[in-house]
Amino acid sequence: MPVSHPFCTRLDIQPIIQAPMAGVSTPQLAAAVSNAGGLGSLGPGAGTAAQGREMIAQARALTPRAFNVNVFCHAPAVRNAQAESAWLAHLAPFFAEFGAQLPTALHEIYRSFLDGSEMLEMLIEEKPAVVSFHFGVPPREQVAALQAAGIYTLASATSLREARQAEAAGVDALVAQGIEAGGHRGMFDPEAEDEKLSTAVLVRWLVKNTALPVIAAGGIMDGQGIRAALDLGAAAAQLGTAFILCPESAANAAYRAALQSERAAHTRLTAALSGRPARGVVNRFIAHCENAGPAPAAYPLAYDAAKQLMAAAGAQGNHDFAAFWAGQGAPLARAMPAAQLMACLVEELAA
Ligand code: FMN
Repeated sequence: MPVSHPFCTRLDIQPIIQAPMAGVSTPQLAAAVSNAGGLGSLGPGAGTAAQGREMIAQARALTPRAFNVNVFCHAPAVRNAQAESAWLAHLAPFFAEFGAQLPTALHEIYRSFLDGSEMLEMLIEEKPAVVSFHFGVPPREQVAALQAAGIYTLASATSLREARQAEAAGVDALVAQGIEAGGHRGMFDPEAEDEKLSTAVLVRWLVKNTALPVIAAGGIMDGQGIRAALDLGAAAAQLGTAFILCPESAANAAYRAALQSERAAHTRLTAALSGRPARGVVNRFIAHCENAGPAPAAYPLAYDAAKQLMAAAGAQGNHDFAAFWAGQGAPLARAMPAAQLMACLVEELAA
């Protein structure tokens, strides 16, 4: 096994991070990973500060070890009534299919960490060992305030430009998220040109061009993949999709079945579900929106519509529209308890 990177020594972890996954990761999953020597992560980005505090309390009751708390730093949606109506009209046949009311207006269902100070204050009080940012970075003073409370900070970057912005904001380490990754792409500006860099290329770019530890994320499913990332200069690897089939995750039976079927081989990066590019298993929603129709409403307005449609379909036992976020490595996901998966990853890494 390679010599431990100072990043891992500082947090007293193996070079394995369980990715924060809003709606999928749980305090039980994070605690199991941390107890097994990795860094578990909580994904309260979609919730309130009070919900985040509750998740932290639940994780603390299950592990004395370090874990990460992830927040969303997206810019507020630019409202466009015409585009939002056009998007709803595009989805109207699906709502009609399930006898559901087409929403008359769309709402910003996720509040950004940058909008108000409740989440910042809660984190400074609770002092989790690590806080990570997705979709952007907070102002330098807020990063410094977290650090002054003893918190280690991470930021996702999908390009060297974003990495430099994160470095300028003073974060401690970068999560290099490649195009293979499952879930939402952490792009700071979803409208910006996207080079769609692979994890391997992005890790090398960031290792060579920034002074911060780089964590590789995207398509890493086993110890062999983690070792390859470390060989590229990464300090650690962040795995999301690999942990979805753990019994401790919140994934429902339909999600688990999709990941264990041949559908897992077909993932797509799409903005249709939420308004921001995200990778998930191809479903009817994605297929319908892929080649035709207007541009999706802005994030997270489009997600408001999609979630209402998913709920209407789900209530009738139909999962054709559900967001089964997963990376390109999905066919390699293993269904086993998180502690057992961690033991496999560590053993494969050392082999
Ligand atoms: N990253 C975040 O920073 N915050 C999230 O809330 C978040 N939710 C995710 C949900 C799912 C189901 C998945 C699969 C990924 C999510 N991600 C999120 C992205 C991960 O942090 C990470 O970049 C990705 O899982 C790495 O690729 P992999 O899935 O191929 O391992």
